[in-house]
Amino acid sequence: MAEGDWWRHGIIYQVYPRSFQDSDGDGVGDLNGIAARLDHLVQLGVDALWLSPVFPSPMADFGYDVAEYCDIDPLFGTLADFDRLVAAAHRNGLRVILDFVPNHSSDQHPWFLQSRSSRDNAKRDWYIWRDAAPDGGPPNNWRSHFGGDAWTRDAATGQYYLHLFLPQQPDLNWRNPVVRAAMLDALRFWLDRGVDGFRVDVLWMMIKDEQFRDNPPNPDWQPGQNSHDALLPIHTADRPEMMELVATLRQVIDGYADRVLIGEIYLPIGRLVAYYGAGLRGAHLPFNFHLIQTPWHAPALAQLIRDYEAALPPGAWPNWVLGNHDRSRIASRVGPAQARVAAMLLLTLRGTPTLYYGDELGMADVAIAPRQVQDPFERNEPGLGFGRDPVRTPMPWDGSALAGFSTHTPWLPLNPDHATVNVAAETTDPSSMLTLTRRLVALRRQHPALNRGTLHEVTANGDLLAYRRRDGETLAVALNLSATPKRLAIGSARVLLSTSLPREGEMISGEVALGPNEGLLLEIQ
Ligand code: TEU
Repeated sequence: MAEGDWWRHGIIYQVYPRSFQDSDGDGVGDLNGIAARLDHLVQLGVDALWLSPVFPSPMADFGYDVAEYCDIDPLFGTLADFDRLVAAAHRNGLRVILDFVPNHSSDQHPWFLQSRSSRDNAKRDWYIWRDAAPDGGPPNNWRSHFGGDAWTRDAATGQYYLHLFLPQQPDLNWRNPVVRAAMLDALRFWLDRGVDGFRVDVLWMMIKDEQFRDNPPNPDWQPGQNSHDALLPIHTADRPEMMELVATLRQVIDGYADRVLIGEIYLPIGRLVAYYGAGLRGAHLPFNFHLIQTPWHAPALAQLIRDYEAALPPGAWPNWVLGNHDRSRIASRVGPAQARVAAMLLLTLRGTPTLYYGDELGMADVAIAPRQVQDPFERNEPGLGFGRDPVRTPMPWDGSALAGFSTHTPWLPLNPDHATVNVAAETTDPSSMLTLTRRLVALRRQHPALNRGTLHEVTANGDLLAYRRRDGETLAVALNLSATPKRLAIGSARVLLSTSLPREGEMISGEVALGPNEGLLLEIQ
């Protein structure tokens, strides 16, 4: 593919390293395990793997608390293992995208240990320290995403430090040019090792209000919702200075050929697309999570697709995400039948799709017993359904007792249905989710109308979502989001794929019938 093509016209696959493949028998996935499973990604047909963090970390937030930005945690392997993985991926035509966690480090990072050692330490201003409020409490009302205040008082120096997440995740001060220089060097360290790009964690939160003003109440917040959301984060997210900072990150990326900058950004569409930057000098792909957040109804999805397409700056390349390591899996959100329809939606829309590991199998969330809970979010705000362990369970490779994932009890329980929901079983089953996903990926790769074509006629008629893709040929997608049969006027067409029945090659004239929970990809004659 020409420069810039792989991240536009290819497919990204998120690997959660802890849960993909264990190679050293400790019950936790690792780099050599991922290397041993690259054939799965090649056979699936994806173009890039994004690794959640594998850097040295105390694992307070399972790697999103980085204690060294330029190394590999021994739990996952060594830098040499990493280099071998990148080389093997490249040999197999796969790009490697790393998670980059710049908003905060671990409280065990040497930088923070120095910063907290004294008020006049040279690295004090590498983090965000403030005096107590007049009442002796936290400097302002900012809340942590994981519950409680976003400030922790450090007794040794009598000041509070900021952490938008755990106290073990102190926020770095990105207004400090020395911090920026050190973190940009960390990007270059990995780019020099052949990394093909980054998914930047909480990109939109990296700059905070310079005056540390209180966030205002959220009038829509209800008890039972995340306590962080009781306030509107107008002073702790999406600050105006972010545009310059994203452009700075992009400049580093552009110093290397054919690399990509992806931003984790949970914002309304109008603000999300701002992160493409002026003159498209921002993130290549501001992650679009709106398929996760929008009700699974045809009219709502049609409106979302139209709104997002209309909001894109000229030349900006769209992207779509159905799931990730923080959100309930699609098969649990919409059910197994509709998950097949969702796979056709994700893989036929215009723009780069990101697949979350296991969704190609139809994996569902796993109920985690209280004694098995690992996620600090669940521990901090228990029983409210915020816990992310259910969506991070081990990849089931076969139907054996430990699913071929490990020879040791895995760090999280396997899916109870892994005897049937596993790569080996689904590979030989023509009606499996894996077979469907492979066929959809193959068709996307085969048809320019899908991997680079235009999008037209996005419509919702009751539970029926439909749209067309064009690049020379015209393909139509019809998705029945209900369990009742539907009919759609389509003219003269040939079925390329059904999500539920062997209808390939069926000729249609006039109206096409869709069964319950059926999606169709058709070639317009
Ligand atoms: O998540 C940031 C983010 O979007 C949170 O507000 C998210 O909603 C939260 O994790 C609850 O689901 C990123 C990572 O994806 C997440 O795994 C990390 O825990 C978090 O940042 C802190 O680094």
